[in-house]
Amino acid sequence: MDPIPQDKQVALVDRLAQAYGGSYSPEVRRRYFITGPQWAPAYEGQALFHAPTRSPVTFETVIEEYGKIGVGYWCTHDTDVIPTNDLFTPRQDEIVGRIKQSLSKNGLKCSMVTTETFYHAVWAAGPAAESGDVRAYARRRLENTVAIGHELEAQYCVYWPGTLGYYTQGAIDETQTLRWFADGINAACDADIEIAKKHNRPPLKHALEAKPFEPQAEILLPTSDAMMAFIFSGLIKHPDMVGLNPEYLHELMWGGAPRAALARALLCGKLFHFDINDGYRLKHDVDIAVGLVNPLDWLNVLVLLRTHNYNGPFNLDYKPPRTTSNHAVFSVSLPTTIDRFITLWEMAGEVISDPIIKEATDALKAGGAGADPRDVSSVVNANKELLSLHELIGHRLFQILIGANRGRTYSL
Ligand code: GCO
Ligand code: MN
Ligand code: MN
Repeated sequence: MDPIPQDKQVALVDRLAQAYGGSYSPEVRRRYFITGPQWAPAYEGQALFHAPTRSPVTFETVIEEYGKIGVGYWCTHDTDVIPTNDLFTPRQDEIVGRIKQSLSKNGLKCSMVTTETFYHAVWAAGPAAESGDVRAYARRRLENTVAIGHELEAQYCVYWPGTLGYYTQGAIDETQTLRWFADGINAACDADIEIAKKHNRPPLKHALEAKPFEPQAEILLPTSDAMMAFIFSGLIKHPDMVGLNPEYLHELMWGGAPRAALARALLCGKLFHFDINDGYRLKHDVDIAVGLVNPLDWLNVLVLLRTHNYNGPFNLDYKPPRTTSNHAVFSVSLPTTIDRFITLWEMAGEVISDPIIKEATDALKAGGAGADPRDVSSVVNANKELLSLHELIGHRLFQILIGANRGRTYSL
């Protein structure tokens, strides 16, 4: 093939994106509780070792493009849209007003707001730092985010305390830091109760998000389970208002099984919100889009969530790769991640109603006949052949993933 001139590349990408076809319409996409963060398409590709590869994008553009693609909900960090120095000033109200206009013009709702407590220099020692001034400022920021959330009619408020930890060991007292962090969450919940009353709305659902590594060297609440222990520790004043926002990749990063982490959250009634993406075990937070690394695991995650009637948001918390252009963020990255999610969600429905999986699962639960529970060999032998169904179910899941259950075959 001849080299592709620069002015023909967008057309090539768009033509190939058309050619693979099968994409869902914006109307279909809007049927799912898929939420689009401001920061995902606005991510410019920068990191510790990476200069940006894309140019800045405004919230007006993000909201408009989400509207065209068929994302029904938008969410944001406070400082994604309001510069730190404009917070608490009339500029903030003016920006919030413009956001409301953009949302209503493009038919979107705001689902969630979150406070950035990791980027600005004020968070050098985290939001629960030793300095009472830093903590007072953090409290104001959290309360302000709750107020913005009600103003924008959000339902959720997320907290990712990635700066709750340390680089230098022994410099902080972990128990004290966690108490201070709880004070911040308690202040946000108290403020929420007041503001909700004023707005005649239900309070927000406050969802904590764990990540095992980054940006601190050691993290005080590194996993969803650690956060659940924190919620039930007695330090949280309104434990009913506080739950989890697990992120698929964050559970994978520490070597855990995301599906098991979600199951534990479901058992405790704490699965409020879910950040969806993909990546690799024991690596940094690569935030790859859903299903590009672990599609089979993703299918199984969605089977679990459908089985247990999870009805919260699926938040597209991923970073379009640095190799994707500004144009392709909206023409390739977002629509394809959404469409993989929808396909996997529908496949999960097929798994749940698949007669082979159903019969195999029922047979495993029924167990073998005639065992004497006092005789170990008799228990082993009674179930021996049935246990082969585990691997048989695994194969059937693979078949559903590749469409073999619908007749897709390969032959030499
Ligand atoms: C990450 C985190 C963040 C949070 C966000 C919401 O991957 O760095 O998941 O994206 O989800 O800060 O508070
Ligand atoms: Mn996240
Ligand atoms: Mn992440």
